[in-house]
Amino acid sequence: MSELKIIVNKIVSSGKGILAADESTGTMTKRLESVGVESNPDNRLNFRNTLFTSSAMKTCIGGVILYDETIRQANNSKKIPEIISQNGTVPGIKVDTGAKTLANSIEEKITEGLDGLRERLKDYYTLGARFTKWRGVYSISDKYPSKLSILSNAHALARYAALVQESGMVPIIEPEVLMDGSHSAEVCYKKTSEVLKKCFDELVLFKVDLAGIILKPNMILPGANSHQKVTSKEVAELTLKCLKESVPSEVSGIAFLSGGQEETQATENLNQINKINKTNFIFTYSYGRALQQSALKHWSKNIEDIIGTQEVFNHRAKMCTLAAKGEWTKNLEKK
Ligand code: 5MM
Repeated sequence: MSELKIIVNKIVSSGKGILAADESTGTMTKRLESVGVESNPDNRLNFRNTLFTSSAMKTCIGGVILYDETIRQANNSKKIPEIISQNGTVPGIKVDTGAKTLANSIEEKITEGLDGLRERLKDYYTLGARFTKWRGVYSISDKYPSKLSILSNAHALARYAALVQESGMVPIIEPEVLMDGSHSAEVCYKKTSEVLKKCFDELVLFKVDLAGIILKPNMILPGANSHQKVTSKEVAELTLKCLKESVPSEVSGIAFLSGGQEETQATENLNQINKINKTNFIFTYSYGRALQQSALKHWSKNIEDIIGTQEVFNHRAKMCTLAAKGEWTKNLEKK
């Protein structure tokens, strides 16, 4: 088995999933300020380190995506990547430098960060990272995502992935079709399929080893402002149909983003996907908000309450891991 495949398996097998703790300082500041906590390097580290030292890290979390600030931080002289890997969890790093306005389609975004990436990857490998993340964002409307945004983001994701594999790390490919808008689930299915197909065309062109990547897609959902009601079963069926049609079978690890879904909704949908899955793909989670929201709320009331915050996080991670095995039920949500 290739080294990359070994890393993929370590991150996503046996119901393990990924904690996406790679919020850039701007996003983390919004998250902390929304619960009345000042955003400074110490507070950002304290909250994150509370999660990294919880017991769920050993049992549920296969990988943690870090932000540049965090991968360089330490707690009581212990480096953060070491704290993470001591539980058998793989440290990862977000390497894109953010989504910027796309020229000639100014309402859309192109993700940047390719300049100097080969050198930055060497640095991150030395700091302990063994996987990376790059997120392309696409919005849905009558005219979007445009062909230009689909092509340019796929091209960037493929160039990124090839460089990451060259450096001995596993690239997470995250093409996120946003939930914003009033579109139906069927439109989300159609647009997501288009986006994914183009990504894989480019990945193949750039000779990326598909067994050595993790795909991080959105689930197929109606827009947040649409009035369409869908059941978890419908979400799971459409999501599976889309991925079966658009993702080559060499890909083994698929870890969904939560994209603004409520914690239990993201858990229930993942569970349903696994219950009816008949493919060979491993479906798990790579959640940011859907793993951290309740823990952050709890922590913000008393930032000294490490044990209480960890209990909240452990519960959420346990629910997600059960969902990754198709073993979650609503009753288990009651602690
Ligand atoms: C953790 O949030 C990441 C956002 O980073 P930026 O600050 O650069 O926007 C994001 O990429 C995240 O990893 C994924 O979107 C998954 O998070 P959610 O909250 O959608 O599960």
